[in-house]
Amino acid sequence: MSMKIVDAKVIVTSPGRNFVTVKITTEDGVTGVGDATLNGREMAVVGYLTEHVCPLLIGREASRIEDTWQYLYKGAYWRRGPVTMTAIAGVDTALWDIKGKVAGLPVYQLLGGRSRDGVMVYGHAQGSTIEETVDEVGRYLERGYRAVRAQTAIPGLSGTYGIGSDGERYEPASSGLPEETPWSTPAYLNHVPELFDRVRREHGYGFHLLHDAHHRMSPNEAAGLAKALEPFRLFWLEDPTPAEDQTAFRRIREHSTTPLATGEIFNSIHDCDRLITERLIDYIRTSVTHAGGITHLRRILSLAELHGVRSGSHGATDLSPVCMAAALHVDTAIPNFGVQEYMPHEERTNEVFPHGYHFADGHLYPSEDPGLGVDIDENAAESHPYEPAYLPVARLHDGSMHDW
Ligand code: GCO
Ligand code: MG
Repeated sequence: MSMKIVDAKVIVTSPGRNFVTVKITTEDGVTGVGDATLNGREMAVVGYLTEHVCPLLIGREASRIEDTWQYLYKGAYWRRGPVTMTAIAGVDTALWDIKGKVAGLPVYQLLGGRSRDGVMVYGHAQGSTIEETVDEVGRYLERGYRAVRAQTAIPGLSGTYGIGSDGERYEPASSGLPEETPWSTPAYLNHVPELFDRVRREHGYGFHLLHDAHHRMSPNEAAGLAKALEPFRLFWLEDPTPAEDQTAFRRIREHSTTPLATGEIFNSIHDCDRLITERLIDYIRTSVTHAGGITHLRRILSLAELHGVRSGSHGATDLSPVCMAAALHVDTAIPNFGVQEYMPHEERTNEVFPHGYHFADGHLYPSEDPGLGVDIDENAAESHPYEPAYLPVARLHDGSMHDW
């Protein structure tokens, strides 16, 4: 059966924040969508796609997903990197969507079928004080969440990672030059253990508790924190150290049994092979969008399965509902699923990306429609033009740059 690609285009829209979407159409008029959003560097991916990738897709066989992945990866000669791998992911995800629609099956069926009924998600509790965060955790539990990430503002540090301003939802990207935020690891380490003590005292141990340190500590500092948090039995401590330094995790591992998670900034299996094969982490957090699409993410998760590492797919709001739809099909099918991050999108984002996945009892459920079960409303997308935005940067008290 022939199913040639006749159109491949890139749609940029900003319903509250920027999203980049690849849309592929076959000669039979079947369409597929893929997320290619790289927060704060969106237009680099748009250029890579429109100038270098879309022209290669016209006339190719849409059913050949693996071959197209290899063609774009090996064919570039220049390998890996967030821009390349996000662009490939957009195409790959759209081709899986098309394959599902042609087969008349939701994508999780193409990946081997159901391994679980629902996908456990974790929500984001945040507060400008420990009290506020503790209360917010309670509100998530009332709404049925089984897993909650807790973040609190650090006294003296304006713009702490993970905390929205004025009780607003947390959205790090902003217009203008990158926001400059102060950072002090000693201030953080003095404050944060109390949060987990208070959360467990108030709400007990009957739910999963998570925390994101966002790449800020040295291996030794991280080992100390992981040890201090052991009594509170975290589900995971995320990104304790800058993620690209794989051997740093050995130091943390030597000193603590607190489970470790990392991977949202990774784009290739070669970023995390040592972390996985040496069992230095418990959860690998790579996403469909940033790690080369469903095709490449599957390889990472298969390697992880062999070594007892589970998944914890990145699901911040800077990944579009197209990414979330795809992630849920992967989460539903793989044997080594751990948890899925879930920050609900704004209503205007959902209007641009109508989708069939839904939340109930602390779980997300993928759409049963053929393909991914998500689409882009191009008219709605057009009414939200691109708005340049940057992620913040972090500086220490002496003005030097730190990891944000
Ligand atoms: C998370 C992440 C995000 C990132 C964001 C950057 O765990 O959800 O750390 O909050 O900072 O995705 O674009
Ligand atoms: Mg994170």
